[in-house]
Amino acid sequence: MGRAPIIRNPVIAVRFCVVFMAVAVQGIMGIRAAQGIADTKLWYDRPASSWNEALPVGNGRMGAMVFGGVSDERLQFNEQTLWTGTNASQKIGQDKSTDGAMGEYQPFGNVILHFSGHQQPVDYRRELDLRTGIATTRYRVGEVTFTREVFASHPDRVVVVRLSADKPDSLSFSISLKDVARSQLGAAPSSASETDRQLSFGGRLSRPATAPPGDLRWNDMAYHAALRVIPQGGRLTLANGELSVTGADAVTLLLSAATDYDPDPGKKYPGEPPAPNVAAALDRASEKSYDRLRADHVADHAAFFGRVNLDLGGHERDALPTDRRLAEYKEGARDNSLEALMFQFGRYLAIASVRPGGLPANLQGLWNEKASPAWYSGYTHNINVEMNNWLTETANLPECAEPLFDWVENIERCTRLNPDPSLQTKLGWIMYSTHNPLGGNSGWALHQPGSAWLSQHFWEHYAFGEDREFLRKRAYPQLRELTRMWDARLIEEPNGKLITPDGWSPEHAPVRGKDGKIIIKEGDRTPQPGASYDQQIVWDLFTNFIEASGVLGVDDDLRARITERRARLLGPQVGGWGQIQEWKEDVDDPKLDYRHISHLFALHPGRQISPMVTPEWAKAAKVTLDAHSDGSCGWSRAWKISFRARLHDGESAARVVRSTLEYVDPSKGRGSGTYPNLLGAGPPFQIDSNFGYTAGVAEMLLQSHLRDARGEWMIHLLPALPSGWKDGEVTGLRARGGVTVDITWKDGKVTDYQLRSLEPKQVMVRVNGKEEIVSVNERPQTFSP
Ligand code: FUC
Repeated sequence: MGRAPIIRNPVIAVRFCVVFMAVAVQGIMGIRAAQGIADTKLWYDRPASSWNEALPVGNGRMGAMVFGGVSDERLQFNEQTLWTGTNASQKIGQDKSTDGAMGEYQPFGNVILHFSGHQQPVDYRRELDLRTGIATTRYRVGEVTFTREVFASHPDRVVVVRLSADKPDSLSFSISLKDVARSQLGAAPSSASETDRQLSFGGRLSRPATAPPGDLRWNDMAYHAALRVIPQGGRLTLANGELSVTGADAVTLLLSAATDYDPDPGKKYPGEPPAPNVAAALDRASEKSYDRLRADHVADHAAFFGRVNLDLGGHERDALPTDRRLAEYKEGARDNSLEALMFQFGRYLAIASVRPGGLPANLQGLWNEKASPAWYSGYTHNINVEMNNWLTETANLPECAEPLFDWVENIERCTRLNPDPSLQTKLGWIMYSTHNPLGGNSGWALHQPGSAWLSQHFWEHYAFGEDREFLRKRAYPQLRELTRMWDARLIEEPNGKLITPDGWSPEHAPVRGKDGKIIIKEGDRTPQPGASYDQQIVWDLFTNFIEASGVLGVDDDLRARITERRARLLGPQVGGWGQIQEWKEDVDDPKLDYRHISHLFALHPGRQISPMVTPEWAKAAKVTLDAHSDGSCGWSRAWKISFRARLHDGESAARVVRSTLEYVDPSKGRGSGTYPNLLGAGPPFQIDSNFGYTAGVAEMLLQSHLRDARGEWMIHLLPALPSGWKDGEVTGLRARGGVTVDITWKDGKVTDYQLRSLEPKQVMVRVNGKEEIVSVNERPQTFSP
């Protein structure tokens, strides 16, 4: 069976000394209790004055941004399926009948609470605890301390707000529920209704009389939201569309929102009507006490969050407000604990925004307040969708990968049904660069290798979890079909090399200027045969196909053919200034600090370039990276963490960690890095840099993408540990081959590590510069190197 790449370097050749070490079974589920006190709270000493200071909660379908206001509290909420647009291809500027087909992700509404007499709070604090998924606002007015807890419950499918006070009868405030679903689009608002304990609104994204008939943003999607008020003590009154609470001890608010979205492209999304679903969710949740709702939410959230603990030491600044920490960090302060907090924040956002049965994270995950968000807040897959999903396997959230697979299969079906001539293929399927979740696309830039890149995620899900049914039923059909497509597309050069015919390197290309000189032009789409990005993705696809068909023991003839074809693919080329060439010809500009470095796909997330297997290419990849700054937009910074980690360059990776966390104060203009609420600043907010950051840090601590001489996945502990992370501990990271890993280190050296695997096996571990083979099984075992 053809497996690649195999470590052939004698320096790291396997020493078949099986290390039998003491078996120590410790902790619940085999993961040790954390030794350090990892900081898992974001906190602030004043309310959010902008959206980029508000705190996100989410249950995988609904998201809310909590502002923590005192006189006026605002919860801006979303539901992930509220989209304008259709399942058609948008032809920008050509065919007016498809204007708006791509549509945009829409904000749903706002919950506004008004508290009279709370103008002068003291001891104000608002926080988000990543461990519980609860946002808390607390302050005192006179003798009374007021507390508000907000969370989005996945088990109960509602957003819950609990208001309480430490003195009886103290809670008096008004509540309103504002529709923005239509009004922010410039149409008449939906119809609102009230009862003595509930506010609601609902309607359809139906075309207003003022909009032109060809405006396909209006898709008739039905939506509904309702807020139920459950006071403890006091009085509840309704006037002018607002509910007012007077003199209560505590109040629980339950918010639910839904649409009739159905992902089936054949049905054009008239799924179940939303209002009964909203009512059912509120009825079920109302039957539970607040304590029960809270406990069920915390248990659900913690079951995901608690799988991984990261302690990098350096807790001196934990007691400072998060925005101040960021500001001081930008000035050069060391804050390992903030770097670890940001790692966990990425995991938190994944748990809050992506759950099985829902949609994958869009460009803003789940959180959006604008009717016209940047790039539609869509699904752009020449880096962004993929980056959003890198963390799911390594950072131990494999369930959060499932929506991506549903989405890819859905887009595939939609693409096959789409009459757009550009999308017709005999084998496989291709896509445009940006999609909505209805099957439509922006009509901009056909992205030929996009489906192949996405198929890598199917393979990785198997590589980490070893679920053979998933491999057979879902991963393999993608890998096989796309392999056949690319096999048929390849062109043979006179020297026998195989190249892709009409490639691209997102999102620019070399063109000849009037003076005859080559310039690299952003946005240019001139077909580029043999573009490195395409070549590398095809190599990766072929490798995954070869391995998958070998595991399943099928398609021997095709595997043999593809193994031969892979060997003839034009591989990474080292150009005149020592760089990895981006195009077939050596035309790279060493001064071009472009955000996409697509021609290093082979380094990450691919596995064709590695210092251990292909040191010459790794050297050239370093030259390419060194020609780029650590800066650029948010996701570009985050990707560079993984690139540097794959080069085993901990110091450079740490520099880019710092760059990704560069503080962007929203009151002082635009910039790239991290907003006060730790959301990534593209700018504007894009969630890819959050997820990419977490994936990058995981890559610094653990790698497992290479095969050892036996053809098994090799586990590399602390492959890119910077000197600043001298002592630390991580528990619960996942490695390929179904292995979970804990590592403790001191003075930059692993002192012990713990492994457990789904099935008994012998694993090669690279640790402290040596290799050892250890026996592992489902019971956690501790090893001292
Ligand atoms: C790609 C990037 C942009 C942005 C957009 C959503 O087109 O080049 O920087 O992230 O996706």
